Amino acid sequence: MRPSPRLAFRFSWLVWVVAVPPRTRGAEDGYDLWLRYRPVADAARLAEYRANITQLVVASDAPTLRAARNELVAGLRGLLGRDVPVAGAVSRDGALVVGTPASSRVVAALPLADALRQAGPEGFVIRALAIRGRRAIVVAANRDVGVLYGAFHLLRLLQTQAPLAELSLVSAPRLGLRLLDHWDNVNGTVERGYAGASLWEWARLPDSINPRYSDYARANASVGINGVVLTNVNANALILTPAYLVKVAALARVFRPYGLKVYLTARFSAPIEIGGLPTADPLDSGVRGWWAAKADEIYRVIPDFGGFLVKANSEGQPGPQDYHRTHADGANLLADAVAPHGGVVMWRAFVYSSHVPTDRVMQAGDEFVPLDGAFRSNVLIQVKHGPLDFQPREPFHPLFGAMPRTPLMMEVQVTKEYLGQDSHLAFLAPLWEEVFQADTYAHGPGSTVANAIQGIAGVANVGTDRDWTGSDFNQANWYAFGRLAWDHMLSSAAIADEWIRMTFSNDPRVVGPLEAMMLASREAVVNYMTPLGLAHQMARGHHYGPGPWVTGGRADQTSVYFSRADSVGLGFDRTASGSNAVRQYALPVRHRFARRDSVPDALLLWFHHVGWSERLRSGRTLWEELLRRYQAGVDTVRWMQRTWNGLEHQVDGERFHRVQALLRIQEAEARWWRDASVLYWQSFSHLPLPPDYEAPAHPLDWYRQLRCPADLRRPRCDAVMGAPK
Ligand code: GCW
Repeated sequence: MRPSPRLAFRFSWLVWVVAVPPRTRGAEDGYDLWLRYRPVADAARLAEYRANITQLVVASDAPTLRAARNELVAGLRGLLGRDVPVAGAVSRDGALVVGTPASSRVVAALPLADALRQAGPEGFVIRALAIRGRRAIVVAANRDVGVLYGAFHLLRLLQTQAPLAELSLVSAPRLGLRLLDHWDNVNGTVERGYAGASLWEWARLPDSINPRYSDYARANASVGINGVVLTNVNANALILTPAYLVKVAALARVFRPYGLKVYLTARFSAPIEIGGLPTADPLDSGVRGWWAAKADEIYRVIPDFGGFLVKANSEGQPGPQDYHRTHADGANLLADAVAPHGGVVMWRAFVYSSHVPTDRVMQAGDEFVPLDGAFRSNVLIQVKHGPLDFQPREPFHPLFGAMPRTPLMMEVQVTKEYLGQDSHLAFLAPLWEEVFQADTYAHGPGSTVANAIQGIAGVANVGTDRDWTGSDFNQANWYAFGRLAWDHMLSSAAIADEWIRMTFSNDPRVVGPLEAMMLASREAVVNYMTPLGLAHQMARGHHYGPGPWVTGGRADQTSVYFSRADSVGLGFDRTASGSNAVRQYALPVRHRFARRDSVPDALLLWFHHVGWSERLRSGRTLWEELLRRYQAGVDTVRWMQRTWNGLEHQVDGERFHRVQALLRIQEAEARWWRDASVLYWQSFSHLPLPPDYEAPAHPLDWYRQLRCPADLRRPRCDAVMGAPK
């Protein structure tokens, strides 16, 4: 039957509406992150969701529950394409009941006691069940914040098109402290920030509250992040003055409903700088009184203030050693000040002694292990994931497992200072997963790093850029950080899968290729920057681009110090014949790293000085294997480009072109890294490049003389782009 012209007109209009891709309805500018709530594309799933969620029952209007309700209302409207009414009681099939036993009589009457016990203070229960004969889904928790986390989780299930039938889960965070550390300065700049300026508008606070603050808090709550250090560890004491504390309090007010506590960095010399005292000696009674009073003052304006983060005696920061006191003396001073209020002190183990040590990577272990047991119980030692400095790959930090009487937390960089900053696609979950799961053997097999820590801090990658993180794929690292902080047993693949579905599409033709790209990306960076256990080979200062020749200044901040390249070979001997850094690891890890036949290739040159022509496990010589790895890094980026290009019709044009352009930069810069590094190593090895090896575009001197633009936030070298390949 032919439709009547009138019907045909209606019909084509309908098709037109349905066919309009989301991008024409709102810019794909990245602002919404993974909280996009676009209509569920799969018709059967959509029907299932619509049938199973017909009303929203929230009994209380407390701020956190209001946040949960608002998120569900907005999320369901977007996902289901229609409004789900908010009701006071369960009145039909498909009720979504949300609350705590204390806030909701319906929830209190449900048989959830065991599940709620498992959920603990921050976790949640999601279950499909019957309430007075009606089909319902309940999101329950012991505390309001758990309900909020559960609401986000339920939305995530819908966003990833999970089935709702027989829904029954309990989720609780494995770590208590899940923090983002901002290296934000009070002047609005962000140290190692590649996504614009600081989000915190100090000059306008407390009167003007930027709407981004609550969107920032929502994003954090959606992945369970529960604290934020607002200020740079290279600290400014100004933040502790009354004028700034009211600004901090204003931010804390915005964040509070989202379960996000505020922390500040404490400059150790603050008693002198803003307190007018002659000393900051931690054992001085005047100093102790000053910090106690300062803590009282802070808690008066921010009653749930989390505590202090401190970088002391490192890279020029003041600290207790200025007074011949120990790190424990310093940490305990602040710990005593915040203890009456329930606050904590996170004391960083990233220390630099004033003289150049025999091996830079041993310093934290040597300084802190003897202090085990000397810290107050509200001190956590914050340890970078590896003993050097957020490199693309390092062995796990030997402090993990080595201070059994001291709570530790792990610090990672979500911002990619050493992994291509804003532009390179590098999904960091595999890096973090590798560290979490590393077995320290400190207390026998199964003593993983994850088991040795009580919290995690990620150096934030967010700023004022519209997309928050400087690129579409950098958002995945914020997301993955939160997800792993909540549950470090999640696999990188599972996290990538969720993020892609929430951010791009549930279409398997998109999910599969994107997941493959993301999972390969970190290893690609390792390969083209610092393969086989090399580290710290980047340009000085801005740390962007290769600089294996960097020398001069403080030796243990130079590339040559770490590579130990010479005519014999490459790599830092950290066995007993060298610095013996392996001694800081428990047996059998120590032996595993120390022996050439058991050290993993991925860490070979971290622990061993290897002859250029020595054979590795692969049967290839070091030289051959190096060349292969650098090339593999470049090849993987090219494969990522092809994979992405294949998605042109599956991804909206805006994001497609943005990512495509960044991958072009990444490919050129991967070649830059490969060529500069290979030529530099060749000046020691004097070995030839095989005839079929892709020839470097320029001689070594060209790379050495390359000067990047002065803008430290965008130190890209246009010259390396060359002709696209
Ligand atoms: O990786 C280095 C960075 C510094 C940083 C330091 C640290 C905040 O280059 O910018 O300072 O680590 O972690 O303290």
